Amino acid sequence: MFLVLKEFEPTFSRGGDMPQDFLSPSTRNKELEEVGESAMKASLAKGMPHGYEVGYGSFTINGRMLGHGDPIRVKQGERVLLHVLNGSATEIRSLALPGHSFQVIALDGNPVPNPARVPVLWIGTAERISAIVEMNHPGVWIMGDLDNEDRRHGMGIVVEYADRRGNAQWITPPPFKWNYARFAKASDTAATPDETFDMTFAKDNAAEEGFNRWTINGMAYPMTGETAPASFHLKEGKRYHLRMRNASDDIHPIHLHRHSFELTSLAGRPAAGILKDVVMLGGYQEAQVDFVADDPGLTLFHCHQQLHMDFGFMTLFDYVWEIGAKKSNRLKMAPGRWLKRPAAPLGLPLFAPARIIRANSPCIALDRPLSPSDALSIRYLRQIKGSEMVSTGPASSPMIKMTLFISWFYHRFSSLEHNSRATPMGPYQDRKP
Ligand SMILES: [Cu+2]
Repeated sequence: MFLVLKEFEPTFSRGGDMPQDFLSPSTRNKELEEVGESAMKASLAKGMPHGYEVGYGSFTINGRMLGHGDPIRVKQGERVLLHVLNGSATEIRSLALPGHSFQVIALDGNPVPNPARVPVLWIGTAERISAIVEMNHPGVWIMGDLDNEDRRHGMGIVVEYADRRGNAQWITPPPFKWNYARFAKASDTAATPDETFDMTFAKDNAAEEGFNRWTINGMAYPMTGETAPASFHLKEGKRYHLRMRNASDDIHPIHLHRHSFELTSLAGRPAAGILKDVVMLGGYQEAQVDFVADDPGLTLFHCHQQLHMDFGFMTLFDYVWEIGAKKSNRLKMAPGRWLKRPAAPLGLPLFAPARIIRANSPCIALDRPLSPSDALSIRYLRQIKGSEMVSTGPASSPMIKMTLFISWFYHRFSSLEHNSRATPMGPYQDRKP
């Protein structure tokens, strides 16, 4: 049974808190807290109001408010598999069914190593949980959100056993903390990453016309519609470690497109074995995730809270392909420049331009795999100095030509899939899920 949680009638308010005391471990990082709190204090001292938050007037499961639409009809002894999707643009949700528990078997479509029984599901924006409920407590029940207001405004659905009638009952479950690591095997350890990226998330209170501006390592993704250059560069096949630090008091459902990541640390505690593509990161908390760069192309990373991503909380990863070159033959090219043929014969471009990502090591990195024409076109390489295009002239060194050709040959025959999969994708396109 598929359940989509979704709300309607949005309104803006100043401030307002998302629940997050359900998250375990609850350890906060003191340093992040000081940074975030002092920034907030400074903003309020300047007379700024709290930034806008969004709230809703009505809530639904599968498009119906609680009490409308058909109940879920069950029989005693049945095992019902629920696939729950939080389809909200901004909300974190909870779900409980009085007298029943949920055996969580998959998170974001990935089977968990240790399926475990929980009394409540907590599900961040865009997260998915698959759980089995054993129907062993006959009655007519409300399966709904723990938040009384949201449930009263529709966030629930009736579960009705055969031959049972009467008003649907709600019973608040005992307090419960949500910990992703509950579904991991304690014996699992994560593989060693090849490279680590540090990411700090911060809030500029009410900085964008009353809305909070969000930054990753001090940069807000442009809000004017253009695509920003990628901030993080990946090499296919490598394993990357993201060390995420939340210098704000808000909870963020962090999402990576086109890849699944493994949770490797939650609020300072090591974890392993849980594969997801959205993870809730609590206020002033840290989380670490690893992923293998196995799906070449431009890849968006963002907070799934719409009001956060729309106001800067996004960044791009891209894939680079490196061309080895001896230090003595190092090509004089700078990142951001284009490797291209300036004058195409008969107006026909013979090959696609490639952007130079990095040229500060004994190799250069391109944003696509090498083609044979790259090796031929080396003599057309140009360099931009200031605003002026300067030809570097024919590549005199046979060494460079040979290096490029060998690199192309190696890439062509070691990973034949490259060329067909390397098409950059628009920032909002998402193949997984
Ligand atoms: Cu966020």
